Amino acid sequence: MRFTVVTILPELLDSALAAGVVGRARQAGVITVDTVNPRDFTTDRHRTVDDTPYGGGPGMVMKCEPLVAAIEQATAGAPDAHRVLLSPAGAPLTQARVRALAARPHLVLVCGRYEGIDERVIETSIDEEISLGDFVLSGGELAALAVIDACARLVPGVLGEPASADDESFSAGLLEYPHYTRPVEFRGRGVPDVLSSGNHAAIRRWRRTQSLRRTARRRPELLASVRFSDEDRKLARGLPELDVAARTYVALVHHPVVDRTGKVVTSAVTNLDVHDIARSTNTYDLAGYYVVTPVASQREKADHIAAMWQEEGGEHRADALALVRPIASVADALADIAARHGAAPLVAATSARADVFPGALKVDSRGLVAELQGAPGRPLLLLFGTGWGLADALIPEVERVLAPIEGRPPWNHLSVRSAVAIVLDRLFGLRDAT
Ligand code: 9WO
Repeated sequence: MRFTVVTILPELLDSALAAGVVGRARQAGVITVDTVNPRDFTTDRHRTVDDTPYGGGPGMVMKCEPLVAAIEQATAGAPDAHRVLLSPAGAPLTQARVRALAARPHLVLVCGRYEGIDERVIETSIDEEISLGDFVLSGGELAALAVIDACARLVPGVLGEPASADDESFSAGLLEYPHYTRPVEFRGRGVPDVLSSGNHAAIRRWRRTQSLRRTARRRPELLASVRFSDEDRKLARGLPELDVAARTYVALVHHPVVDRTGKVVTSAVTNLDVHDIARSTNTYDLAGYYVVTPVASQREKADHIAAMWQEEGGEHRADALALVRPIASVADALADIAARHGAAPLVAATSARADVFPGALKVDSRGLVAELQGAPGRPLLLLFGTGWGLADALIPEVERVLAPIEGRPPWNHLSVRSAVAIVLDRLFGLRDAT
């Protein structure tokens, strides 16, 4: 594989490209790295590569002619060259992008300096813009080195023993498990016993569990793209970072709620709400669904609806409707959960309005999940209001209020069933799992 770096500071690259894995790969001839300096394509006495920006503003801009001439030199006689600009405005670099780049025979890595480069360089002479992340460097060179390093280690023959395809798929999308080597004790800290047990299946399970827990804690957005195997589901059981859904309950509150005038009322139980929210609750693997109404005949109605769907609905629908628990009040739901878990639930309200439950802490969905991950065994009760919403003054148990579900316009016409589905997806849904 061939790399050509277009830079006005080639000496910045030298030590990084001479040492370690990349240096050895260059010596072995498995990769080549050359540089082309735009300064060598200037025609004035001062070898000028920058100029003041049109429109004014601070700093200088890299001029078109020397930079484009350098890129053209780098690609001369190389029709397979792929021209990459390192820029914070580029697409974020991922291991998947690294694999795609490493499959190319020739990368031309273009490094800017000063405040930026003339946009017409990008329009005429760049195939792809890549960013290492949302931060600004003084130039693209350190980013180009990172790209070279990440690509080179995927080129056959660069690493001694390539990680097996099995290892790769095993850890795909997760953070690494913790590593240990001798001594067996360091500053009073030992090594987990299982690693010295010789039990390879147990070691594998321990490492997988550590990867899952760390990812859930540190990079939940990564975990949200990982579909669990049956073994993963087993490992996740009872782990505080991974079992929040399994200790979460939904309550659909029919009293106390307000009507459109703000008066406290009791709304009617509906077939659609009982049925659809039960299925949402089941889809995200929650522990239960309370249908809250002080009216005994309305609780019987909820029971009846759940029983009817369990008889007629097929296996999965029956599982879902088995989660339905009609109950007289929010306080009773709390007591029921506390009895089941031996701990009082954290109660989080949801509302279409931002100004309700003034005494509760406002949280977003990631914050709420993170809080429960840090509270092993503590259940979570999510309150959803019917009618015109929860009567906040009458539900003192509420400690958290979730940010409202909002589209761009200032009004909100979601049904409570839709709001439940969206909130559960934000809390527990997978994202583009492959
Ligand atoms: C800077 C910039 C800032 C905000 C939005 C877009 C931007 N593009 C550039 C840019 O292309 N800058 C050039 C390269 C010139 C100034 C220094 N450069 C640079 C590249 N700074 N930081 C990077 C970089 C590259 C890859 N990943 C992270 C940062």
